[in-house]
Amino acid sequence: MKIEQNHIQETNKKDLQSHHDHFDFLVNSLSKKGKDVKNIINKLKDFQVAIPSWALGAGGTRFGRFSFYGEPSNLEQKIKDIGILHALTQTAGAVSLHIPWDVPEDYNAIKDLANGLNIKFDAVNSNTFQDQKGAKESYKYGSLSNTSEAVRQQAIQHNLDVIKIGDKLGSKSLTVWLADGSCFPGQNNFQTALQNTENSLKDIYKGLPNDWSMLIEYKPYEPNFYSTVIQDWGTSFMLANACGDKAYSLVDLGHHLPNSNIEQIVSILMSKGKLGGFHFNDSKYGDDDLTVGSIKPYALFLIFNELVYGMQNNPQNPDLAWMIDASHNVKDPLEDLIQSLEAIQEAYAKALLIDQNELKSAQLANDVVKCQEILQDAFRTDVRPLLEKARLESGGALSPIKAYRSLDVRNGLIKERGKHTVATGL
Ligand code: RM4
Ligand code: MN
Ligand code: MN
Repeated sequence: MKIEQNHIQETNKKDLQSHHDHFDFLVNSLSKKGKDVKNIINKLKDFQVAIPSWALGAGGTRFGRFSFYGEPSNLEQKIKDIGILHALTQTAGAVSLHIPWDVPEDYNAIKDLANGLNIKFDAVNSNTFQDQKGAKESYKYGSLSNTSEAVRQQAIQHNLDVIKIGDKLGSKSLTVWLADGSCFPGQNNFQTALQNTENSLKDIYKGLPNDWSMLIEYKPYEPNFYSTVIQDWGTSFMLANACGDKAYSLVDLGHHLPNSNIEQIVSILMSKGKLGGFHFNDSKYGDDDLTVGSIKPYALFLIFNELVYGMQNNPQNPDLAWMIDASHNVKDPLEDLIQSLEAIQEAYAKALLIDQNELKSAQLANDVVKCQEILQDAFRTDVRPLLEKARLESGGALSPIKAYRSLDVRNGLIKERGKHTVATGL
């Protein structure tokens, strides 16, 4: 199933007039405030978020998994699904592969397919949190941190293999997320575990091509219950520094304890030129749970404010690898990803509305109330017409969800692939 331009134009027709009305009204009021609307729209058009190859099937919990039917059962179908997302939203122009869940069989064919759909290969993700079929060593007690040299070597080699796979596809970064940690007090020596991890990461780093970067995730909990080796941004930052210039920290929204000030973490990492990647999701309890923006849209906006500030003021920080990292068991995964993309663009657009100079003056004057007013004025602005305009100018759908439903995409996929297909992933 491929969505053609004329399908999208057709579905746009109905809502075009109301879009124009809302857009004109908004531009009028923003222009009066001195905002450069065109610039914001261009920034929105440029902002592309990678879709992880594991998010296209329904997610599960340890109690069960409910299929959404018509799920992609191979990498080719997954890329086609991303093609649908990208055609509708014009924001999903990249895929992030998880290895070994999605190792390409025919590299040229996969590259051609992605190319034809305008999809790039973003960061490749290694997986040393599960044992793979036929593997000699087990990751039950950790991978890069393991007390056994043989296990560590196997995990290092896996990461080097992942780099090779990514290199053939045009990826430029490796994301490392470790499940390593311990379940009970006394199980691990914290210092040895961290030192082993640092040494292993350095070995992987040695195999990194010159124009690549290594992105190190942190997470305070799960799947281990007592301790995690790379538990927080400080540990990730320390490891990135120990590895070298091409190693960075990666912030995943779901990888924080309640009430963590994520926007401050983002800001500090960017000021040190060490924020390399960003994973979007939202959560009430845990990780990867919910659609980004569905629970804490204001927090997302505050984070984007720091991201925008950093992108404008921290030339020492590289371009970020953006990825959605969420999976659910009750929503159509494609609809969920569309909602995620919309929430991301919305928070970004609102952050772009903030007048950083005005904010700075208010900060210098210690005008706390004004500072809050500036932020909240941007947050309260309904920027959806700007998102619509950006999509329209790029050939996307005015309302991607509406278009997805009116084109009956899921049923089309079920017809093509059958009902009981299962995607690789968690
Ligand atoms: C982890 C982490 C990684 C993701 C895996 C599936 O919690 O966020 O980025 O690849 O989940
Ligand atoms: Mn992640
Ligand atoms: Mn995660």
